[in-house]
Amino acid sequence: MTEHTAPMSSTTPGEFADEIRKELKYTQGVTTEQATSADVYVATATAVRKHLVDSWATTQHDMVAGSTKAVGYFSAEFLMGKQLLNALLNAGLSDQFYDAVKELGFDVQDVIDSEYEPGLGNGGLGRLAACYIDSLASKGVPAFGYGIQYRYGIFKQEFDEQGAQVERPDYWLANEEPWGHIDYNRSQRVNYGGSVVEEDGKKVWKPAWSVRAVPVDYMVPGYASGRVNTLRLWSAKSYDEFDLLAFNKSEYVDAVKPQVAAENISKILYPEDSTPQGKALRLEQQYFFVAASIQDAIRVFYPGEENPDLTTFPSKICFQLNDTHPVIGIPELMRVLIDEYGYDWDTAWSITNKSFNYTCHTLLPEALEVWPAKLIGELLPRHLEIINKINEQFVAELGTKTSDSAKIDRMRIVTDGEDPQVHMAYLATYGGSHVNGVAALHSQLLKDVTLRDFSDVYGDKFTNVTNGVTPRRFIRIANPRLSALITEGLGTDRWLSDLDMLEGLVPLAKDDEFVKKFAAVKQANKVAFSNYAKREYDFDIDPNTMVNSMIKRLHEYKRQSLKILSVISQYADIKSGKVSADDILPRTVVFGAKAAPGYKMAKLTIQLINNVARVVNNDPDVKGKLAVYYPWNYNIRLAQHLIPATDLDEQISQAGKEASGTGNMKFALNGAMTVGTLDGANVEIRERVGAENFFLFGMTVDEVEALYAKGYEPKYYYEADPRLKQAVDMVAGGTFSEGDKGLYEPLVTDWLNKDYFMTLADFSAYMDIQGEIETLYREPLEWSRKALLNVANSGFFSSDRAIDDYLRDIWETGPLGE
Ligand code: DL6
Repeated sequence: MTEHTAPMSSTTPGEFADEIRKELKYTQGVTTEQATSADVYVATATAVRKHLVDSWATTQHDMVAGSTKAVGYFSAEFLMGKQLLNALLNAGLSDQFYDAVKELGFDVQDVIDSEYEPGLGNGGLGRLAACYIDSLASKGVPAFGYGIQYRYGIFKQEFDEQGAQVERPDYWLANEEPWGHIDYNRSQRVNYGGSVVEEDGKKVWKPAWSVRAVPVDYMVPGYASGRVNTLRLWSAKSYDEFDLLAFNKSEYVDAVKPQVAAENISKILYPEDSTPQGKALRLEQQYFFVAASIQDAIRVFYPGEENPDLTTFPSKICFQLNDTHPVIGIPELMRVLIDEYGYDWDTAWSITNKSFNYTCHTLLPEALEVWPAKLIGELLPRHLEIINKINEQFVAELGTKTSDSAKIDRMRIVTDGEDPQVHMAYLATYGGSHVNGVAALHSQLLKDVTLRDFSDVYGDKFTNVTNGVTPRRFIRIANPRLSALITEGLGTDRWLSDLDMLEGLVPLAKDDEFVKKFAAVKQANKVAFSNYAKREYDFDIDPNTMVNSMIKRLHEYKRQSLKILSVISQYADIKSGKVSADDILPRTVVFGAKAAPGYKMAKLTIQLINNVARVVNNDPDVKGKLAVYYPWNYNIRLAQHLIPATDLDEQISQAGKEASGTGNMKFALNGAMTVGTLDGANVEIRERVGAENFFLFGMTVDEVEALYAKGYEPKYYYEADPRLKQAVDMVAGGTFSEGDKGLYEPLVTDWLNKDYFMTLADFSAYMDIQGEIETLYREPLEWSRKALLNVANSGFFSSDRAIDDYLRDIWETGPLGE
């Protein structure tokens, strides 16, 4: 007897169909007969929101009335994915939805496909934020996600005739958007520019211009918690009406200039996740959302109070800084407390220090934001004063802790010299209570390398929270077949809110019948993906081949180059007859990745992959043996289709460069085997699933460092391994550029002369492990047994567990009512 604990509304399918009909008629003004699938999607979304509204109101009420500290998750990115199925699941209306839509005479898939996916994030960091607010709500912890409602999300990726990436704007708000509620009544003023003057011995900021921050509220329904939190995304509006006089003189452009400037602030998500560009606008954006959010939190927790006692603020809410992007919040809270509420410096510092914590998501030095003090001074003059004072206090404090003046100099939040720079990671580390990395190895490297001086002096602040992903979206919704099998195996669906329960599947890995059912799920998912890829991309993917996926941002450290060089080598071997037909394991390699528009090497790698795909897929000699596909515009929807269908996942970054990765967790939880380096969370995944159930290859962090120290010479590896030489020579010789030897020259030159991320050094090990992979794959039952053990032992990688870690070690709070 299976126990079901998933939320289940008492609304019948017929009643839900009536609710959808009513929304069609009274909200959208169409009859069911006139309605399109897109109309039905909007009506369903509106109807399901109404089911959640009472819990939303109660959660907000209880949060303010109760004594449980809330969490404010500050993030410049929330990559939410589509909302409909998640909202239906958490409202207990999933089954009713399918029946209701059928009753109304529509195709369920068409209705689901009508939802436009918002792309308000670049990748891992933004998706993590979305998983965390899901888990916070599912645990019943009061929380706000605070961010920006960008009008244009991450660009839409297309490929041109030459296989090169083309970026198109993603004006997602031009589509029906039934989830966000625009609340003009709770707008906040955000100021910029101007100067600071002294009035009655007090510093007074006289800003030059202001923007109206308008909140757009999204419900964040918890799974089986009865709680609904809020994701509050700010949209920038102008306070200035357009200039009617100028307009009447036909000076149309001038007439709307101030409006355009103000609204530009929330216009576009930066398509960068490693090097900040367009610095001024980016800083404007960062300040925009944190300033509005801090004012908002004070309004929410001290309603109607003119002189609130803000010494209690840290017991009401704590703010998590998701990377350095929101760190300007630290001087902002200081400013608010001192200038607006009259607190002295020390009291303000104590409140601020307790209110903030910082998560670092990188090991790449260039991704730790550093702002020119001059720029901050122009945009936020009062904040620069405060930052300088924090820096003075910090340097003085350091003087009491160490006599190492060189170290003190290295640690300065504001550098000395003619063009001082502000280190936001340092400000966050000093200004908040805790700093965490996002995987055990990453947190260790932060302490040992990236923030070593800080961990020497402020060791107590440093901790680790290994990332996690939500099993609701990434198993239950993305992989309903596996979800049903897990529930069958465990006899309950409680695992969806307690993922450690997956361990109960371990004994079933010995049961051949269960393993066969597991293999059948994977096969059905591969067929489903093949159909999806045909429908969406016109790809002909053979579901009877091994599906081998590499989906993530395109970055040199992630080493898509390593994968494509190995594919080229395999292609050459098949084509030349070096491997006999019997020894070839048919494989479909699928890439998904966007490159930052200004990142030339990454974009050239995309072009190379596309052209390898073109050559390989059109070569009759390798037909049925090797195929390469690169679906464009990789997004969450594609991930949700591809991950459940994948046999082999690639996590092949250079050791010591990937902070964590979260795709690796999603794949393991969906029964893919991983080929990977000892990097990021791979280390912990391997520990948990067992070394014998993970394909490890490549250099370790220490070996990488030793090789850098010795002097890395990529040509040595090129000469030493004929497989590598052949692959590189084919790229250089024009095999994938119709004879043009110049096209990939920058890539080839880099590989042979620099290869900072040591792709060439790891190539042989990567090729060698392919033999092991293929041997196991030829034993389908054994492969599936190991893949099942990956699922069974990956419960740790639930975002619910990660949130438990944050609650216990950092936020010191818990569910409402506890
Ligand atoms: O923590 C989420 C995610 C990690 O899984 C990835 O390993 C890491 O690269 C990513 N970091 C970023 C920010 N990069 N910068 N700055 O996206 O965070």
